[in-house]
Amino acid sequence: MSKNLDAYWMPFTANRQFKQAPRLISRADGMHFWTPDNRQVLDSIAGLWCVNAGHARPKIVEAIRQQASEMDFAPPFNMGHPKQFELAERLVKLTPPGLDKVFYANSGSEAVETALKMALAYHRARGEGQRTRLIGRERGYHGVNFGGISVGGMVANRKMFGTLLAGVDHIRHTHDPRNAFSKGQPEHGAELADDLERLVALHDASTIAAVIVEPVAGSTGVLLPPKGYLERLRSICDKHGILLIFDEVITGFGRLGSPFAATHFNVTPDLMTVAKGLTNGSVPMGAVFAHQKIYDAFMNGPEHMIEFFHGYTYSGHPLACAAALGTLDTYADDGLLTRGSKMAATFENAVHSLKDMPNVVDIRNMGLVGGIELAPIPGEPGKRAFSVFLDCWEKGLLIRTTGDTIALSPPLIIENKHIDQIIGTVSDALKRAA
Ligand code: PXG
Repeated sequence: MSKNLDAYWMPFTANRQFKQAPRLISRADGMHFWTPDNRQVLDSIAGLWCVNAGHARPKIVEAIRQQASEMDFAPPFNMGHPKQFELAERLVKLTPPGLDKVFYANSGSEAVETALKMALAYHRARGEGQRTRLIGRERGYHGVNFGGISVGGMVANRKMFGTLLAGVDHIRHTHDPRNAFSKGQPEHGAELADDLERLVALHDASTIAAVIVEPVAGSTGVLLPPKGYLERLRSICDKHGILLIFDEVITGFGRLGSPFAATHFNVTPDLMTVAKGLTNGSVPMGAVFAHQKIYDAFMNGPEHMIEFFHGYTYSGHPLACAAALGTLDTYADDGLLTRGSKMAATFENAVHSLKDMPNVVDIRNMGLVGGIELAPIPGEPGKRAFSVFLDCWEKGLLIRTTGDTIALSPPLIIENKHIDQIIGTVSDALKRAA
């Protein structure tokens, strides 16, 4: 292997720090990664919230292998291949009723851009083209493209990139210290959904196209919706004719113990974005699920005309479709889309057992997601959590940190012994980071 790490500009990485002490992984199977020198590392984050069925699952590997030899690529515009349709049909059987149409993209970021464009174009197609405003939420993460960072609410992802999209506003985030150490959905904060009414009063509903939120925010440190919050957001959107978009890139495909957060909370959005778990992380793919009424609104013009001027060269790529079909088979074989609900109580008790560890200021959890928030080192935000990350890596455990929050999102095949190892290693690292 080349020892020169210079040429690769790494994403979302402290490049200089990494290149001084590289952390390389070169093999994966089940719950584990291995380093090039064959050190085993337990994966407590499903790669990056995506390898929900665990690594190197035979049906996924075989599906990709077969597809690569059968047909490598098919043009996506004006042409189709059978697996695109087969996959779409199987996917819409898993989504809540109404979300009956699927549009393919290649990542979560692209799925978000697609959903935002669908929302704008939908209103225009219905003669409400003045609805151009997009509403996001503080501390939201919707990928890194211009639409996504505009509606997103993470300052570091926004501040370097100019004026972003015009006409975007944000409702308040749902993180409330009164809810510290809540198990599952917190009690306080349903009324934070009313912040949308504030923006309606400011801008008028007739200018607002859509609101996009993560049902559970992952990247900003595992922020859960307070009880009643999502229901309230849904009803305010309905009252004002505003589309509700759920970004389920992290929550989709079993993370919370149900196929989707929409299923879990029994709140159905008008548009829903997914990626990650769609192919178990094996081949890049994202998708937008659209309500039938949205699709129908586009099907009005002359039949020979393109209805939606949008799409990617790799929309519905054959390898991605094959991988997604293999993934759905694997989820079904192992009951993984609901396994999180069976493991949730054990996982909840395990993460909350870290409550009295040094510097732990909050613990949040749901299904197989856990967030452990640490008090920052004064003047050095993020450094304490990063030192815990490095310590765990040395001890054979991959965790993820965002700011000073440790986020755990293990593959849904996790067993009790893995939970014990994660908690033991994190707990030792927290003591050393004190
Ligand atoms: N929406 C949400 C809710 C996400 O979590 C994206 C969109 C973008 O997906 P792509 O495939 O374009 O990366 C994401 C991605 C973290 C972390 O540390 C999470 C993501 C990406 C990078 C880091 O939590 N999620």
